[in-house]
Formats: sequence, C-alpha cells, structure tokens
Amino acid sequence: MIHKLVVAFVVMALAMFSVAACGGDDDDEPIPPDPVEEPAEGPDDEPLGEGGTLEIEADPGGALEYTTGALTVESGEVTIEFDNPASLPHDVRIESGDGDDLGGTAVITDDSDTATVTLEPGEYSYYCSVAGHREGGMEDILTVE
Ligand SMILES: [Cu+2]
Repeated sequence: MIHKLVVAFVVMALAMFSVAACGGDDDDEPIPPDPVEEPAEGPDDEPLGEGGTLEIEADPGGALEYTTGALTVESGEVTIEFDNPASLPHDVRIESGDGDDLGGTAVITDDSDTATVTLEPGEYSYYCSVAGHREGGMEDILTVE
C-alpha cells in the first residue's frame, strides 16, 4: 500500500518535472525591444552667440591682400563692414571649411559695403572673388567661436 503510494508520487513528480523542463526548453529568447532612434544632434542644435562685426579692409596701395589678417568673431549674425580704398575692385566672401560659399559683400572699387551672414562656430576663410585675387593672396582665416 505505502509502496504503491510512493511509486505513484514519484511518477507524478517525474511527470511534473518533465513538463516543467519541457516548458523551460520551449522558452524563446527574449525579443529585444525595437531600438529607439535618438534624435540626431546636428550643428543646427548648437546655440548661436550674439554674432558681431568684422571690419575688413583691402590694401589701400592696391596689393592683392587685406590689411586685417586672421580674424575671430562670435557665432551668430555677423556683419561684414568692408572698406576698399584701392582703385582695384574687391569684395569679401565667406567660405566654410567644406568650401561652401556663405555670402559676402558686393564687388566695389574705392568704396565700402556691408553684408550680413549667419555663422556657426567653426573655421572659415574670407577671400576676394575677383578673378585671380584669391590666388594672389586675398584670403585669410576667419575663426567663429
Ligand atoms: Cu580683390
């Protein structure tokens, strides 16, 4: 009598164990949740400063150079005040490090002109777009902080 109960108990226990083990084997790998795309932080998110004014002058003697050398300005809306006292036509163009033209003044002779460009922090150059002038030396560094 007791032996029969023990045997029955053991059989039931084994059966339950195998069912449990079987269920365990059927467990699938947990499915990872879809990756959430973080919004890309581009340069557009970088807060711009208050900008400033760049006073740029062409060489009065007519040499193919600016008298102002490397310049630094705060990021934001930047006003270019260009003075060309020479009898040669000149302008000021702003170029990004990637070679994109970002704007600039008119080509003027013995005159002055202003232009406004919006600049993010980075390394730029300013140059004269009159043919041959940039190659002749009318180019310098503009750092925007
Ligand atoms: Cu020029």
